[in-house]
Amino acid sequence: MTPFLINRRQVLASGAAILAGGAAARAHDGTVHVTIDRLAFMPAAIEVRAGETIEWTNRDAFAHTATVRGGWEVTIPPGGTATRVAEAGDDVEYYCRFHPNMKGRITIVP
Ligand SMILES: [Cu+2]
Repeated sequence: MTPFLINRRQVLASGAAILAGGAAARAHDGTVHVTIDRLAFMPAAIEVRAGETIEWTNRDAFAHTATVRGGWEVTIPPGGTATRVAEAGDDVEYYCRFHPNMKGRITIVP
């Protein structure tokens, strides 16, 4: 059983995994990748520096959004990708406007 599979299972197990801990994903080459698959952001929690890019890849057959209440919104088309360059104020929780049970967390790190 690989660590990857354990992490994936934890993420799929519950939205509470966002808060339950575990290492948040970090950027590689300036981009943090989040996959959307079967109505879930994976990983749900990411750490990013201001100026780095967050890229969502949507494997579902319908659109999703990354929406911050009272803030920004990114729409990720079915089978497509969307990006946002993280800003210092992006220490946020986000959700999908179409499927509010889909939740993610961005932590800005120095
Ligand atoms: Cu959605």
